[in-house]
Amino acid sequence: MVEEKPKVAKLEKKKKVVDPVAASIDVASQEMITRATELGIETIFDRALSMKPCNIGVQGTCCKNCSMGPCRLPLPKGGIEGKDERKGLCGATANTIAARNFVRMIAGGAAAHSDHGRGVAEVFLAVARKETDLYKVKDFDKLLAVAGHLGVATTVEVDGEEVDRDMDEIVLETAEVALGEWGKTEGELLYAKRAPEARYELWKKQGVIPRNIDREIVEIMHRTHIGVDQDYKNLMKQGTRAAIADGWGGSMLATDLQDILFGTPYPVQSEANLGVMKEDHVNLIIHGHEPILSEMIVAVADTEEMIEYAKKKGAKGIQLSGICCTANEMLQRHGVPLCGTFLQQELAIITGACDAMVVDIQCIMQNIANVAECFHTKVITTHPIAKMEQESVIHIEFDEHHALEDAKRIVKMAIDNFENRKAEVMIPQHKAPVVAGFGVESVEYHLGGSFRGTYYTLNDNIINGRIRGVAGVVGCNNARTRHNEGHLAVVKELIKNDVLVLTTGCNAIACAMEGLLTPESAAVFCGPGLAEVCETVGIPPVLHLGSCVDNSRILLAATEVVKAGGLGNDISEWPVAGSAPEWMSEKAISIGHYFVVSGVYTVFGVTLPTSGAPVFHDYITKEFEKMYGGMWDVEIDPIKHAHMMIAHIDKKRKELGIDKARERVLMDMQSRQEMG
Ligand code: SF4
Ligand code: MSK
Repeated sequence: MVEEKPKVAKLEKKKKVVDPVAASIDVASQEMITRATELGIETIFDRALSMKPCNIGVQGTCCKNCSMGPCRLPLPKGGIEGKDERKGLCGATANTIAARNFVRMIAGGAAAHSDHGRGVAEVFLAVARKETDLYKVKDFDKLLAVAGHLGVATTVEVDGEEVDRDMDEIVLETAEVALGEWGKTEGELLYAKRAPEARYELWKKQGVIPRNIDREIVEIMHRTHIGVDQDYKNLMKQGTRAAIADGWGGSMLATDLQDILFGTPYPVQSEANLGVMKEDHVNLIIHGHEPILSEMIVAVADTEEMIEYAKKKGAKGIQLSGICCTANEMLQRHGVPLCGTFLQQELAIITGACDAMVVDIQCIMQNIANVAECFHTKVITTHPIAKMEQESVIHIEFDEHHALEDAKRIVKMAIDNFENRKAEVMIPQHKAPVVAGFGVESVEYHLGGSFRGTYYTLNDNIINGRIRGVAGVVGCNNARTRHNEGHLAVVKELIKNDVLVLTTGCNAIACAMEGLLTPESAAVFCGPGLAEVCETVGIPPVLHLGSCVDNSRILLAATEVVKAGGLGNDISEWPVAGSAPEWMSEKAISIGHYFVVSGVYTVFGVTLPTSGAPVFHDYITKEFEKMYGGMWDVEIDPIKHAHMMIAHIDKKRKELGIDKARERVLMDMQSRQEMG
C-alpha cells in the first residue's frame, strides 16, 4: 500500500514535541506516539505539554457557581498564618468552595455510574415485560439472589405449602423494584443492608443512608448553588450519601443486572495491548462503558454471515477489541482482547488499522474524531446522550428494541471500510496474555472453603500471614503523569509485599498489558507468602474484577471477608486498602469516596483538589477516619503510595492481633528448624 499523507496536518502549529518515553512506559504506546509525531497528528500527549493546568483549579479553590465569579482563592505562598481570611464575593470560604467542588465531582461520578445502571435496569425491565427477545436472563441464580436483596419474594404459599414462584413474575417484580431505586418516594436504598451490619448501623448513626439514587445527586446540585449549603462538613455529609448511592446503589445494581442479563464472569484467557489488532482482519474497536451495546456487537461479529462478508471484502476475519471499561466488560464475559487503556484510544486509530471505533458513553475523547479524519477510520457514536460535533462522526442510535439491526449495521460498516485503508498500517507487536473475570463468586470458588462456600481460605491465609492484606487498585490514566507508570509501580510494590490486588478499570488494563494478570506472574513479582497462595490455588496475584461499575464487586468481596469471620465485624477492621494511582475522572472521586465511607483507607496519586483548603483537606483525611474508619490520602510517588497502604494494612493486622502470624509464616525452613 502506498502511504498517503494524512488529510489533516494537525501539528502545523505545534510548539513542543512530545518525548514518547517520557509520555508512556508502554513500548507499544511509545511506538504509536512516535508515529503520530511523524505523521503530524496531535494527541493528548502533545496537548499535555502545551497546556498547563490552572494552579487554582488544581487546589480546588476556584468557584464559578455564579456569574460574579470565578472567585479564585489560591493558597498564599508559605501557607496560612492565623485566621484564613480568604473569601469569594459572596463570602464563601476556601473550605466551602473546595467542598462544593468536591461534592459536585462526586455528583458527576455518581450520576455517570448510576445513569449507566439505570440504562441496564431499563433493558432488564424491557426483558421482563417481553418487549424484546434480543436480551434474556442468563444467570437465574444471580437473579434469585438479587431478588432476595431487593425484598422480592421467590416463593409463594399454596395450600399451606411453600412453592417456587413463577419465574416471569420474579423477573418483572425484580426489574420494577430495581428501577424504583433511582426515584422511589420513600424508604431507603435497599442495598445499603448488603454492607456488614456494623457498617449499616454506622451509616444510620451518621445519617447518611441514601433515600434514592437520583435524589442524592440532585440534592448536591441544589446545595452547591450560590447561597445554600455553606458548611463543608454538611456538604460532605451529602457527598457521602451520594457516594453510597453510587457504590452500593447505581454501580452495584449495574453490575448485578449486567450479570443477570449477560452472565456472571468466570475466569477466561485472552490478550492485552495494541498488538491484539490484526492487519489482515477487520478491526472493530468498541470503546466506552455499557455492555448493552458491546454484547450485541460481540454476538453479531461472531456470526457466519458477518465473517463470510468480511472475507468477501478481502479480510481474513473480524478482530474485535476494547478500550476502557467496555474492554473489561467484553473481556470478563467473552474473552475479547483488551486493545488499551483510556490514554491509548487515539493511538489505536494511529495504527492505521482501525476500521471503525464504536463508542457509547464516558471516557471517550472528542479528539478521536480529529485523529480518525487523518485515516479511514469511522467513528460511530451510539448513545442519545453522547454525540460529537464533528461532521465526520456517524451517529447510529442504539436501542434495545432494535439492537440486532443496529449492531449488524455497525459491524457491516466496519467491514465495508476495510478496503478504504489509506495510510501504511503499523500495529505495534506488543501484547501480553491475560486471565480475567474474577467476580465475587469466582473469588469464592478459588479462594473459598470447599465445604463452607465462603471466603474461608482467603481469610485463613490473611490470618496466617501468607497474604498480608488486600488492596483494591483501580482508576484511570492521567495525561499529567507518565502513562501506566504509577499503576504498575504501585501494584508491583504491593504484590512484592504479599498484598493481593483486586483491580478494575484502566488499572486492570495496565496490569494486563504488563502480564500481571497471569498465575505465572506470581513467581516473578510476588513476595513468598502471596506467591505460595497463588501457585497453590492457580490464580494471578492481581485479580481482574471488571469495569468501573464493578468496583461494587470489591465492596462485596470486602463484605464477604467480614462474613467469613476472624477478621473483625466491619470492612474498616480488616487489612484492606484502596488506591487510584493515575485517576482523572469524577467517577474516580465518587469511587474513592464510597471506598472511604465503606471503611477503606484510600490513597490517590496525581493530586487531590483539596490542597488549597487545608482545613477541608484535614477533614476528609484525619476526621473521616474517626467517623468512618476509612480516610482519603494522597501521594504522587508510587512506592511511597504503596507503602502508605502497606503501613495501614500492618496497622490493621496489629489491631486484630495477627501481626505475629505473618512473621512466623515468612521465616524460611532453616529458621523454623532452628526454632524447633
Ligand atoms: Fe464567587 Fe460566591 Fe459566586 Fe462562587 S458563588 S463565584 S464564591 S460569588
Ligand atoms: S474507563 S473512568 S478512564 S478507569 Fe472506566 Fe478508565 Fe477511568 Fe474511564
